[in-house]
Amino acid sequence: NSPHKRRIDLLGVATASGASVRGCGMGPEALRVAGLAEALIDLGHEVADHGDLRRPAPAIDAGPASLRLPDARRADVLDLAERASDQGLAILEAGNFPVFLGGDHSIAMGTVSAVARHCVTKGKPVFVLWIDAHADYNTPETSPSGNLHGMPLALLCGEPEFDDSYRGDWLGRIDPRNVTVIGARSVDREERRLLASRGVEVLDMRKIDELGVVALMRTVIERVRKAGGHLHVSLDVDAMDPSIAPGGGTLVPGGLSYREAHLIMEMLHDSGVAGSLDVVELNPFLDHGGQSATLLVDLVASLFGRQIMGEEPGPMAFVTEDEAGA
Ligand code: HAR
Ligand code: MN
Ligand code: MN
Ligand code: MN
Repeated sequence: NSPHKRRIDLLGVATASGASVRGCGMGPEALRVAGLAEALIDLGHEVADHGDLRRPAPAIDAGPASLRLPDARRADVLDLAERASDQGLAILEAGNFPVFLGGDHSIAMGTVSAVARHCVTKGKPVFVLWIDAHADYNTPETSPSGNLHGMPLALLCGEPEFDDSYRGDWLGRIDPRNVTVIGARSVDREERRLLASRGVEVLDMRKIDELGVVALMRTVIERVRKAGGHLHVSLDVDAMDPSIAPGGGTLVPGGLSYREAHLIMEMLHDSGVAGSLDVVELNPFLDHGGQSATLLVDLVASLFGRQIMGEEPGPMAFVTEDEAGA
């Protein structure tokens, strides 16, 4: 077994309870149909698929819209996040690389908390790279929509406005100064203030236009490397421009190009600092013939060593924890 081969564990979290647009609960299956496991195996990795977490009996949302939303959906989100956290932790403890398939972005409450619980026992700092059109740093007070997929980073960073009904392993697990949001172009006014005051790094589309992905990603990667940290990558389909990724419920124009998105993943691969990944918000109901699902599979393949030229996977990639002496 050469050092760059990894055992990759897929775990679907089939839910749209954190969103108001339905359909991203079908995301995990669309990623499978688009050939995710096969692409990773083709790169020489070993893959296990744990299937999907989902709510046992879907509720039927009848009645006035005002009565449908908050409580049942929040209960779903918290229940799935707790299960994702426990299963994700088990995958990490076994030394494997978890790839979480969403589901809306609220699943990251669970996935990032799994990473934090794992790393705290190793004394490893956790860094988060949030690749997204949105910053997902709203609180119940600042959120314009009330949707939990707009709030997971704020929960993970321990914003005090979340009351006891949001309690769980995720609250305050992450240092906001270890979070980088890249690709942002839709940030709410109050959310913007929170991000700035907590020291979250926001590499918005303007910065990408001006400085380019390479310069920005180098500093992100260097910071993780210097700290000997674990980087969790959370990839929201709406980070990419809607012209190449139409399969999302909250699209925003002016997103990452095909090459910019791939370059981020290629640089992450070469750095070897990424230790876990979310692929979220894919809505197969809105996708055009699998275009977005296929793009996401290609991006994940780039993170795991697919290259245009040269050997696959690259020589620096994915040293196992034992070999790194961690
Ligand atoms: N900022 C808006 C809100 O809080 C929209 C964010 C949700 N969209 C996502 N998350 N897809 O990235 O409601
Ligand atoms: Mn638990
Ligand atoms: Mn998001
Ligand atoms: Mn988004």
